[in-house]
Amino acid sequence: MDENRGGEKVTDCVFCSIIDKEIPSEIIYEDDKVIAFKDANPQAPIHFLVIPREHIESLNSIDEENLELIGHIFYVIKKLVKQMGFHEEGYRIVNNCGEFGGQTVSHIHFHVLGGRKFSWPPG
Ligand code: DGP
Repeated sequence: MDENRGGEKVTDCVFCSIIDKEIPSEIIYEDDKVIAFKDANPQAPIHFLVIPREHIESLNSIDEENLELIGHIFYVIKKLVKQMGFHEEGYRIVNNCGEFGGQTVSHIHFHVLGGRKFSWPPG
């Protein structure tokens, strides 16, 4: 059980299981608030997810208590893309929220995609 979770583990949540290392994943960064790991179904040469240890379902569930956490997530993303060397060429951050937004895992996560040029609008 993750001691930094900051909330209850949700037993049927695949990302909570990744946090607890019950499901293997390629973790590229972790601290007391967040972890980042490679997406199992990459949509770009670089594709990883950044998630809070605390189980928060989606952007719809955040409140004022989570503002620092959300800021921290974006700061971690900025540091990782710089360390990985693709910050200057550009990249995309995606948050899918809810069914129409394309969210399939109900534990808030931010996709970080890089290594190719992206188009707009998204599908
Ligand atoms: P979304 O559609 O925004 O909810 O994205 C969920 C992403 O999570 C999707 O790109 C695939 C990824 N994913 C789902 N299950 C696993 C898993 O067990 N391991 C890893 N590494 N990624 C997963």
